[in-house]
Amino acid sequence: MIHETLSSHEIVDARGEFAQAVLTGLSRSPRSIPCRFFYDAEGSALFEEITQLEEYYPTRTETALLANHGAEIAEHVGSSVVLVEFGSGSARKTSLLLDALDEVRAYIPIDVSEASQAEAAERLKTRHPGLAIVPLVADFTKTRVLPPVSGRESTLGYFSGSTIGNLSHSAARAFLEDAARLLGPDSAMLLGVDLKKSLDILLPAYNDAGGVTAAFNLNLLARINRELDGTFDLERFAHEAIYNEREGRIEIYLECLADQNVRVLGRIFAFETGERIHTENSHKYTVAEFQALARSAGWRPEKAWTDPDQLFSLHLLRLWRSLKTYPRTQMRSYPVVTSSA
Ligand code: AVJ
Repeated sequence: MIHETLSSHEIVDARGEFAQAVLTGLSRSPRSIPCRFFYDAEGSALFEEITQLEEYYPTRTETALLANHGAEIAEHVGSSVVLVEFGSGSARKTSLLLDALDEVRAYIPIDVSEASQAEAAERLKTRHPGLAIVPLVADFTKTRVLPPVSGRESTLGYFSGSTIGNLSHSAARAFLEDAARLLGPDSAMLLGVDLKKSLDILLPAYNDAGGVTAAFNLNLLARINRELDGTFDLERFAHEAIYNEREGRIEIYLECLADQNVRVLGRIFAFETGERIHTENSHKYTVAEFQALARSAGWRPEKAWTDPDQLFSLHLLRLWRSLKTYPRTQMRSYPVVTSSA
C-alpha cells in the first residue's frame, strides 16, 4: 500500500485524471462519474459485445446506413479529403466510409485509448494499404490542433455511433463549434445521431436481457477497485437505465442495494440503500432537433439519411465558407436546455 509515504494529493496526482474524477464525483450529491471512464480495456471489450447485441440497434443501423449511402456521401464530400475521426475507438465503421470515399489523403483518428488506436490502425492498414494514418491520442473534446498533413485541402470530420449523445446540448454545441475551428473553412462533418423512439425499443437497448450493459456499467466499480484500491462490492450495486422525457435522453445509474461504506484511495464513502451514482447520459434527437443544434453552432445541414424504421440518422453538415457569411439570425436559435449534466 503506498498510502503510508505519499499524501492523498500526491496519490491522486499519481493516479491522475481517473482518481480526481472519481473522488470528486463520489463526493458530490447526486454522485456521478464521467462516462469516458467506462473505456478501460475491459470496458472497451464489453462495449464491443454491446454493439453485437440484438437489443442494441445503433451500431448495425449506422453500419447499414453507411453501406447503403456511402456512394452518395462521397459525392457530396468530394475527393481527396483528410478524414478526421472524433472518438475513433475500434474504427470498425470507418472502413466502410474509407471504402466509399474517393482518394482519402490521410486519416486522423482522435481517441484517448492508445490501445484501441494501435489495434484499429493495424486492421485499417491491412484493409486500406497505402492509407496514411496519423493517430492522435487525445480527448477529442479538448483537441485544438491537428497534426500537419501536406496538401490538406478539404477536411471531413466523422463522429460516429451517436457519441455526441453523451454531451449535454450546450456541450454538443460547443463541441461542434470547436470542431468547426479545428477542421477549418470549407470542411464538412458526418455524424451518427440516435433518434427519439418508443421506449419499447430504447430501454432494452440500454438494459439488455443478457446483462452485458449491466456488466459494462458495473465494470466502472471494478475498475475503481483495480486502479484506485477501491472496496466496491459489485453484488451490492445494480445497473439502472431510465428515459428522461423532459431532457430527451437515456440516463444510466448504479443503484446502491444496501447501506455500506466503500473505501477509495483511503477515503471512506458511506452509501445508503437506493442511492444512485450517475454514469452516463445518452441524448436522443429528432432529425429537425439535431439540424437546429448544428445550425446554432454555425454548421449548415446539407443532407440527412435515416433507416426505414427511423431508428438512427446520419447527418452531413457543411461549414459556411466563413462564419462571416453565416446569417446571424440563425445563431443560438436552438432552445438551450439547461441540463446540469
Ligand atoms: C458509445 C456513447 C454511443 O450511448 O449508446 C452503450 C454507449 N452506453 N450502452 C451509447 C453505451 C450503454 C453508447 N455510445
